[in-house]
Amino acid sequence: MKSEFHLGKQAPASVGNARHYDAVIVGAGFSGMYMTYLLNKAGYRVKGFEAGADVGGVWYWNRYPGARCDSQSFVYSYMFSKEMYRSYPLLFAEQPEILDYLKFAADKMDVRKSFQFDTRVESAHYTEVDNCWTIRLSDGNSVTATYFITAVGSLSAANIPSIKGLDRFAGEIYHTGQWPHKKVDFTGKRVGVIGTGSSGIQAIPVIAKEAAHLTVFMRTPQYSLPARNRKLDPTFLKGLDADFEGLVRAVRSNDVAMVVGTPTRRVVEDSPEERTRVFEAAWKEGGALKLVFESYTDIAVDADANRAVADFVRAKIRETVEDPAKAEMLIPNYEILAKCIVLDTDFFETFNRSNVDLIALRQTPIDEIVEGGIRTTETEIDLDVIVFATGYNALTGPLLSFDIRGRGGISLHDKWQGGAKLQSYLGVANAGFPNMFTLTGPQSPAVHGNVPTLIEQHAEWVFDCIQHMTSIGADTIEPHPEADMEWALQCNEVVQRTLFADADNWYTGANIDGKPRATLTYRGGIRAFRKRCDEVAADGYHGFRITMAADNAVRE
Ligand code: NA7
Repeated sequence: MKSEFHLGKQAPASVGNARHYDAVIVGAGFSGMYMTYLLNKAGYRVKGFEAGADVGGVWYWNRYPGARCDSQSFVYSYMFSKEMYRSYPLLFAEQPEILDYLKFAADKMDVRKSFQFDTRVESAHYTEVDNCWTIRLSDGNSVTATYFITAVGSLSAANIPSIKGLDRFAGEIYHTGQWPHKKVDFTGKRVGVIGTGSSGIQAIPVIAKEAAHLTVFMRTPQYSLPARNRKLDPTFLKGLDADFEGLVRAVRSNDVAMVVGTPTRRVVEDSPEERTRVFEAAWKEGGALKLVFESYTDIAVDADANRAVADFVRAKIRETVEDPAKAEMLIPNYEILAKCIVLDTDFFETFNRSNVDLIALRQTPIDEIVEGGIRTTETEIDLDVIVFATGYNALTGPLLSFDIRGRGGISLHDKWQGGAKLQSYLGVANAGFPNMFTLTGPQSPAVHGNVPTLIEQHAEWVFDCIQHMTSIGADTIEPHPEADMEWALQCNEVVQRTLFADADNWYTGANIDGKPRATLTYRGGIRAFRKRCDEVAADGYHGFRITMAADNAVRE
């Protein structure tokens, strides 16, 4: 980051009746808190709004049993200063520990004072005449801001599929991403879990132990790998602490922003016996890194290489699940890595319990929800509780859930044509939406690696950009439409080089009925992304159009 400046021209304290801020930030998770901290520290007047009652973002809402993070915990932290860094006792940290860390971080950065909690942003409209964003809030008030910054996360718009009869169900209904703050007691209850993504796969083994009976409703089988979560060796943690700078360098220069070895061999270069030895060692160690990221170079791009790993995992599922019919239902028949890879603790083993049943929804879809349970095309299952582990309207969903309008009143929804024509320069800015930044927005690589690392990169980049604008006395910044389009094409080109261009996953919107398919992420790696962002800034914000306050001149 560059040195600190205050806003050159003092913005008015109010516009009309609304209070005016230099920047308004939506969301108090990892990204919103850091953005707020950076701007506060430099003396900007910042206001944040958060729908939850406290900080935490996704970790505030996702309190379902078994919730934990699939990134290495010793990198799942702010790393911009050693004081902010914290490692956790377990390799994969659990939700309460992460939320505790975020509360600690909020205190340390002193950002709570800038946030109004329990408040949703309902709309954000840009007006050209005063170069200002007007933000309307759920409490009936409005504020205005020079910069409008969304820090709403990629996975915050919960997806509850519209299933006929849902409102008739007499029992309890939960969504993993909107979990109650008090413990949900499953003891003695008949529970149905719909969905087997990360959330379902984490929750299912825990719920199965408590419930009288559990029925899992699965639409698509998953490649889930054993997490083998364990306590981290204190000597290892001390080593990280002793060379904190080295850790930061390693993480920031890695494609998935974790401590990962780089593979050097292609699958065909090893004999089938040698491959099996490599895969077995990775399986024993657990996690996804060794098996899918460190073992071979070509798993994402070569169909045979991919099949070798996929077959290995399929064989493990068959070995683990005792009932061959259930095992076959649980076998995925698409490329490994086509969907977000999942880590589990005893997920497949759970289907060996006598109180757990599996319904494959592609064979026997849900007909309707009835007062006492779920009716499929084949049977009716009595339930006391339904848990929707049905994921999110990812990436675009959080931004399209409120009314954002740029120049000429055009809505973000219309610009993106609901997502079908998604174009967002570096995932952080949009042509036609001056002075608006979307931290880890659609077409950024955030969800393809350790998210806090990308959040730091994005927030620091936005901060430097605002400092630059202030230092040159500029009025507005927004990408040229061509820059938007070029970035969207790049995102698309990168995915075309993989085996996953046509895969059904939430990176393309395929998980939501009726959502237009598009390339919603950048899969070229966090290292390449960081380099590109740095080059854009070094080149005077190449691809952006900057207008000057004084003479309305334009700097390209
Ligand atoms: P995911 O990974 O999107 O998983 C959602 C699950 O719900 C998945 O199995 C879906 O099946 C299933 N689903 C979605 N809609 C339906 C309907 N209409 N009917 C039946 N089943 C449905 O969300 P998670 O919360 O588990 O994880 C989100 C991310 O958090 C994860 O990727 C990690 O990055 C962390 P599908 O596979 O779409 O057929």
